[in-house]
Amino acid sequence: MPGHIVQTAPIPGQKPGTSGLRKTTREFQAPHFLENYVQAIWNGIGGVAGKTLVLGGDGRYFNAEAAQVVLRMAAASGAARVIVGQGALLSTPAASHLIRKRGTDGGIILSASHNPGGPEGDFGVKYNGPNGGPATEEVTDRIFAATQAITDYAMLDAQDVDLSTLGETRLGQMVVEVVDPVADYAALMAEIFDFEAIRALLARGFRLHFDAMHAITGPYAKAILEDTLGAAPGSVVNGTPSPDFGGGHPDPNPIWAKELVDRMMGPDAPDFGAASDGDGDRNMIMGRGIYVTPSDSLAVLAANATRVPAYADGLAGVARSMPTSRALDRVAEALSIDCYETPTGWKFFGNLLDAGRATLCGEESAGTGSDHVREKDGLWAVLFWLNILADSRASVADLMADHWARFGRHYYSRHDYEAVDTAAAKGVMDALRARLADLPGTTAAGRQIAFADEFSYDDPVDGSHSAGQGLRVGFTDGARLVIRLSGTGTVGATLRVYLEAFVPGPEGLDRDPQEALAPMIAAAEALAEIATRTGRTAPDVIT
Ligand code: VG1
Ligand code: CO
Repeated sequence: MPGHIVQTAPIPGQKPGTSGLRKTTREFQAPHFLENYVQAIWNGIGGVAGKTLVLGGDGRYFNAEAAQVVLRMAAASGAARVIVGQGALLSTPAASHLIRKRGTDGGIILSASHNPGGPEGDFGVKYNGPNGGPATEEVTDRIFAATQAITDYAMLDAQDVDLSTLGETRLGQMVVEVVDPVADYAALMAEIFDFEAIRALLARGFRLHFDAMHAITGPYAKAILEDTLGAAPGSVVNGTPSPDFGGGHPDPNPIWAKELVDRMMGPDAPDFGAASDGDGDRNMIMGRGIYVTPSDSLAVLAANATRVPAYADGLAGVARSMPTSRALDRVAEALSIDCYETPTGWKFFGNLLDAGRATLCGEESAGTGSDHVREKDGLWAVLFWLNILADSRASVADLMADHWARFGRHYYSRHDYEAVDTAAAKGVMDALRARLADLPGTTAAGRQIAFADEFSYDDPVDGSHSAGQGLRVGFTDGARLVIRLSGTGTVGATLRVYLEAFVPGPEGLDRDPQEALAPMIAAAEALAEIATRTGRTAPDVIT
């Protein structure tokens, strides 16, 4: 092998979080940091000799350089073939699809998702398995163990591969196959949805506005929404991926996608608005004058799934992460299908999807997906909505009003406290955890507590157990409060407070969520003492 072995030593802090290893770009650029982690992935999955992998990223700063390192290291360790998106680009759902379609042994996704990019931003590396989904906890643990035991890594001595030209080349003995990052994904979407119906909707003058937030979905959205479905040119904005996402924060929520919100709430708003995140797996849905919470969006998709050709026969079951609102549960009940509750992070849906127990899955953090891939999928969710709107001929606002009238409304909001002192954040969790057993039967901010526990999950498919997945307090009127620490942040700790209150209707379905949730906000403060313990009197981000 025209390569060499580099002596190294374990680097602290290489524990993968909710979605792969995510660190500041500077940390990733430090000597051996990326190489150690990539070698630990190879070691954790039993080597890559003879294997075929998919490789791509969201185009953020350091994406191109990191892709070359991964290629040289795959070649040095004997991989047979790496299928790379042109320009080292692939959205997360497109990478998942490619792994499945080509039957590869897995793939590497270079992304820190919704975290900002650039030399002062964040970078990330994620390994997905042969099913196309994020590595399970078991595999993740093995990779982490490998980061702690590493002594050396193998590196091929070679120049950069040209990733700008489609086709096959060789790097040492390994084949590098450069593919169009959009084509296979676009073909999959055409198989799932009624493109004719969506085309007809757009031809009727329905106006849509998709904000790609200078991230990876730009080329996908332009190809599918504008070129294939006939949305007016310019319907996709901020559609050219940039290494620092135009200096923005590619997180599709009302704070970071404010430009879109202003447009949709303003005069002359289009009929439908949407945005996606850095790596294209999240979605934000808006109608004229209305923001649809991700939890509600998931419930609406489930309730209307049979309008979409791929789901016309109905859903096998549905799943949501624990903090996601229980709006989905009500739909599942009406449909007489199972609704699974999993820990935060897409890796927990994989087994349910593989086993055919769930067809649709979702998270409150703007992630929705189905068994078509093993990741959440931003553009898929947008097309799902367009398919529903085309078929129902209703507006987003009317659809939501009908949904709430039928199922009741789960008012929902998440309050994030970012870059909190790590010890203080841990103090909040420890203090509340210590009180959990005594809470049932007592009241907080005038509401009676029905249950309080720390969520843990037993995977119904492989029996694996995941503990410590968030503290939850349920109230007798159906309201709920959840608190957990983020596993994707890179500075200090991020405390997430999830607030939910249920109104059965017909009265009170049309309130402002923050106002409707005011008693829950007070209850959260009373129970978790966030202000006292962290010195923070207001959240940094409200979604
Ligand atoms: C967050 C979200 C979680 C999501 C994860 C990855 O994790 O809460 O629902 O799966 O990000 O999303 P955490 O641990 O920070 O709460 V993405 O778009 O980064 O791949
Ligand atoms: Co993402």
